[in-house]
Amino acid sequence: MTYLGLDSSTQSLSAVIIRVEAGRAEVVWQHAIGFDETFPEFGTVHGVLPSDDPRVKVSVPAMWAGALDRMLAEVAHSGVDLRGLRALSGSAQQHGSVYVRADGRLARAVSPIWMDSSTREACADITAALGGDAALASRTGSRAFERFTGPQIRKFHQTEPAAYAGTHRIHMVSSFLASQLIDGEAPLDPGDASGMNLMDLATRDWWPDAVAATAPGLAARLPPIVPPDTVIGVLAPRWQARHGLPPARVVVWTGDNPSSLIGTGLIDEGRVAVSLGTSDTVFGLMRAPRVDAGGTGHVFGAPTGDYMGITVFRNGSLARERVRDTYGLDWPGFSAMLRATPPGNHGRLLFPWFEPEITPDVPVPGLRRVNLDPGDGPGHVRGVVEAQMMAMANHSAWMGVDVRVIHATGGASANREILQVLADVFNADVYRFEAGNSACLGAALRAWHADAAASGHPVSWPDVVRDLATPDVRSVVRPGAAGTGVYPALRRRYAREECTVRHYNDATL
Ligand code: ADP
Ligand code: XUL
Repeated sequence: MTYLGLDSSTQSLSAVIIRVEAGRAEVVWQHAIGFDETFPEFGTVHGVLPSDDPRVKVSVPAMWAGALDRMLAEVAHSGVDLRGLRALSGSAQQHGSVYVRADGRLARAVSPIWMDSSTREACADITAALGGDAALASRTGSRAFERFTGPQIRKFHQTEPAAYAGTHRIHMVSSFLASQLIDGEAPLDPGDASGMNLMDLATRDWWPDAVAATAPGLAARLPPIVPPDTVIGVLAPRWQARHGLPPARVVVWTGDNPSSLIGTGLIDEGRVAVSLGTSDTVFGLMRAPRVDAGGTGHVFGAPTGDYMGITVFRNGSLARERVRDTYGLDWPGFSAMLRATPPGNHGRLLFPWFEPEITPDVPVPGLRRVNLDPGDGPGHVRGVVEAQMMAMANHSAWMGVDVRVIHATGGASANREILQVLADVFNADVYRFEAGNSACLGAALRAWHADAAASGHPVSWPDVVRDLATPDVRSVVRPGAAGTGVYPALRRRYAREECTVRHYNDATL
């Protein structure tokens, strides 16, 4: 039996096929399609359309759908025997919204994505209507965040009322792409729906007060929310005919972070994963929702039916790339500078907010430097990585996990020197995974789990994650002396300085 997992992230669409025989799973094929290079006609840079306003970040649903079509052709030509393809599922970048008219065309050719921070007024309106940050967070898992779909919908309704009136269905990226596969209207799962400021965490259904506070007539425009293992249809006849694929079950899609929870094997409490992708995220499973009183983190639904805590950083890989490129380096050169500079960076601190930051809330982008000369390349290389790791450690403390082990994933987890700083700052063992894209792998594993349940032969989550989503013990990166030496005090200093410098409005890039 084979299962297909897909992941439509900010910069690329990835796919993985796994084969399951006698309960053992192996990866038999993987592929990725980069948006910028494969679809230059859309003009995206790192998957995003250029904009004069740094707060506005949109991308193109037609490009995502085109990549899906291209990927299914690649799957068909993968050389894998697909007659045994039982089911497929997927994940996508979270929070983005796609506005579809009754005739199936888009009411808006572009979609705001998770990097957008242009909805401050909408957030304020929704927060006021629902009784404040704490009330909204305890009900939906998060205070109002600018990238969340509800505030985005409110802005769309206010700025383009005619287009909103002509919108029949508002999809997230996950349900938009799943709809393509079944040639119908796909529902959402609780994992992605909890990234909207519209779902009631307790009922895993829409919270009517939030829906009413967001935009008129919204209830009729939202997809239903279904349990995470739901089979939502089969691969539509047009895909079967076009690519010679079987009528495999399509399992509801989810967000990339909930999917990564499965792809990194986090089916119990007590461990966290750090994803170093376009965004950097820290997340872990929670049996019962514990909301962040400080208003930084989120609680989402998990694919297991539990919950997950997560904190998200916008200036992740692209910030590391900006520093790398500014000092004329490649990744080996970047790594060499990390090795050549000491933990603590001789007291030099960098706050790497090239773009408006989500955590902490930094609306005015720009680098803030302490004791750091702009021409100091090594200081910036260590500065960016230490800053990111200290921010992740400080701002994930609310999850209440005593972090001893970290499961690392995402593109930058290939970089051992970056993982060494991660291990040192958290004073924890860091493990990597063999499969590169944990969201994509998670989608294939979720397809297996849901298909087995639907076939009347359920497989447990421990069995599903055992072979492929268990960290490779040979990959461990252990903390050095800095874990108990330099970093505990430096993390406190970083937190203090962060409170001050994030309010500066004259920062330089
Ligand atoms: P996404 O979140 O969009 O799925 P990925 O997890 O694929 O992104 O990560 C892509 C990023 O990985 C690139 O933008 C790049 O900065 C980073 N990356 C790839 N290789 C390395 C490396 N050797 N060292 C550090 N970063 C890397
Ligand atoms: C999660 C978030 C990002 C995107 C990236 O809240 O905003 O991690 O999901 O794809």
